[in-house]
Amino acid sequence: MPSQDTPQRLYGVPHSLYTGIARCYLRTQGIPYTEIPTSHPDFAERIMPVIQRSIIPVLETPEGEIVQDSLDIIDHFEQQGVRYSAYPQGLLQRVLAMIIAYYGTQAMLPHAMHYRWTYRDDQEGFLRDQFAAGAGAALADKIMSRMNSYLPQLGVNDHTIPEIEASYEQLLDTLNVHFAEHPYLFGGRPSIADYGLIGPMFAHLGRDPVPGNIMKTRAPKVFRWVERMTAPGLDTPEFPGYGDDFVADDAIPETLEPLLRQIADEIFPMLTDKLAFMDGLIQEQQPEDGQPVSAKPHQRYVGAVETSFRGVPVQAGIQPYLVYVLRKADEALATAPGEDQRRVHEALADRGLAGALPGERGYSVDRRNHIEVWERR
Ligand SMILES: N[C@@H](CCC(=O)N[C@@H](CS)C(=O)NCC(=O)O)C(=O)O
Repeated sequence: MPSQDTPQRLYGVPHSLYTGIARCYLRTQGIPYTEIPTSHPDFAERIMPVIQRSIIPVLETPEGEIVQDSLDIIDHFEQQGVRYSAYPQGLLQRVLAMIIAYYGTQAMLPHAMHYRWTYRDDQEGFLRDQFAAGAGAALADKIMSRMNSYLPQLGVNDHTIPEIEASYEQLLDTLNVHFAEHPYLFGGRPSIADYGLIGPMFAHLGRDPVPGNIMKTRAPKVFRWVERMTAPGLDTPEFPGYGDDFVADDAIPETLEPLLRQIADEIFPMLTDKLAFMDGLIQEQQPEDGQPVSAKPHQRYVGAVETSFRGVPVQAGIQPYLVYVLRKADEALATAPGEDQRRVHEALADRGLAGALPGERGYSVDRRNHIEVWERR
């Protein structure tokens, strides 16, 4: 079990998408922590030289171990044993939870960034206050401009904005029904799916004035789930007697099916196109095992691809990191008995999600020394 005496140090800020994932996890598990903003001198002096770039969240354990990446921070604690493990035992739930985590942490980046920066004028005071509190007034402007500049590579433009907004509203409507029946996505405790989804749904969509107001007025049960995710322990007074387990027998709640359909409708063909681009890149460049995915640690994109989102053509940047997230679903499958694997492959195909697993491609993406690298076997 993680130390209960000395708090973990979590470098992050309240309005950061990925910090929220780690923070929610620490609170759910009752792991004592202190959150430290990036303006603290320790971040520049001790943390950045190790992780080689300016990125949050970063966990520094009482033993001095440094972990960057929201999902790696979760896995760090999962390995030690926690109160409420985020990984369902049921193979289908587990694989679908990873796909939903991918949707939250990757596919919803345009939603989060669009609502924050396209409506900047309507929420400038709030954003400026948050960025200044996190990084200091002097740096706030620079960081806000940098974040704002990410919109084109995320595929946010006049053509896609109506679809991004329709997608957010559809998601809210679906989840509002689900969270009337269940406290979390797969039952009585948060899974890796809830942690993935809470990234955009807390920091940007649940908290910034414009999208936060839409969430509260259109989907109050979703707003309550956001509150529940950020509360200590399990915060489920609306569900007396529900229990704290995942839904039994690897069953998928009926109310979750529309979410899975939306994910299948939205992540393809973009995901397939991005994977095909990376296949070509590997073929052409033949990187060695352990070679960083990009020339500089802070560069996340390796190219861009012409694809579409909900039927609208769009150019989207490609982060190899997406393979790092989805490979966890492949890994869960690979260690399961053959019969279980067949059942899950069928269930994914029925839901139009077979293509969400990268599978064996002759390469993968790993993280070594805090940097994403190509893995060749
Ligand atoms: N894969 C990383 C992504 C972390 C990330 O993108 N963090 C953002 C803040 S929410 C950041 O530090 N961005 C710095 C930048 O893009 O310059 C994780 O899960 O921790």
